[in-house]
Amino acid sequence: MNTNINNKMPQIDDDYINSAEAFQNVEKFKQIMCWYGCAIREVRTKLEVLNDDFQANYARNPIDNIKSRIKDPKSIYDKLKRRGYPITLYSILDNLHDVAGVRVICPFIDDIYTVADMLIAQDDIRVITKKDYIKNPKPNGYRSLHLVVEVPIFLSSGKRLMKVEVQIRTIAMNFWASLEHQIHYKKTQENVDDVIAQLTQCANVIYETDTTMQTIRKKLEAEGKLTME
Ligand code: 0O2
Repeated sequence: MNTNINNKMPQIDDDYINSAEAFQNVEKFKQIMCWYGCAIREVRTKLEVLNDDFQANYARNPIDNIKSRIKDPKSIYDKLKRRGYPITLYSILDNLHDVAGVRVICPFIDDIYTVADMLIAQDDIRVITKKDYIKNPKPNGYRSLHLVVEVPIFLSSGKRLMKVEVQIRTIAMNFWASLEHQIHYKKTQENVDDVIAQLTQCANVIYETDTTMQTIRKKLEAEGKLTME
């Protein structure tokens, strides 16, 4: 008989159980998650409208696709705890800016800035933070434009401003970020620098390719030879 079976079970720590008390009002927790879902819908609709309008005006789409997600309760709890914030519903709204996340994938690098500028120009959008990891890539080569915006949602009881994190990157940058996210390597002193160096090299090659693709598009556009599908 395997007496070690309990060792294989994940540990649920006391703090997590206590947090059930802080999040005890399940109905309120669900309501707040619903607000985040509404905020995501507002932002997605704005982006979809911009994409359609851009297509009507310039015969091409600056957005290839849009993904969105709401952070799950365990990740919310872990992040509050890691950062030393109170484990309360108010604390989620006050301290976390990525509970609602929207990822926008663009064909070309300049589309990223076009989309960001069109979104933040809207008078019901307030930019809280803007981090340009394209102009200033992370040491591992990660590139993306990150915005945290505040958007109003209109509920039966009134209006509420909600924070949404918007990550905007090219198809190629997304390819790198998705695979890098999946690569979980055992970090030892010997391999860590080598793995990071290889990943950074891949990110740089991808960025060069992105830049070349954009140059090709712009040249064809300037010559009036561009037909985008
Ligand atoms: P998930 O599941 O994607 O949400 P914070 O946003 O508060 O956590 P910080 O430093 O302000 O902290 O965040 P930052 O660096 O602006 O953005 C964090 C998010 O960007 C991450 O979310 C990832 O989605 C993405 N990201 C940042 N750096 C990397 C990276 O090196 N590789 C990849 N693949 N993605 C990255 P989460 O919370 O990690 O996860």
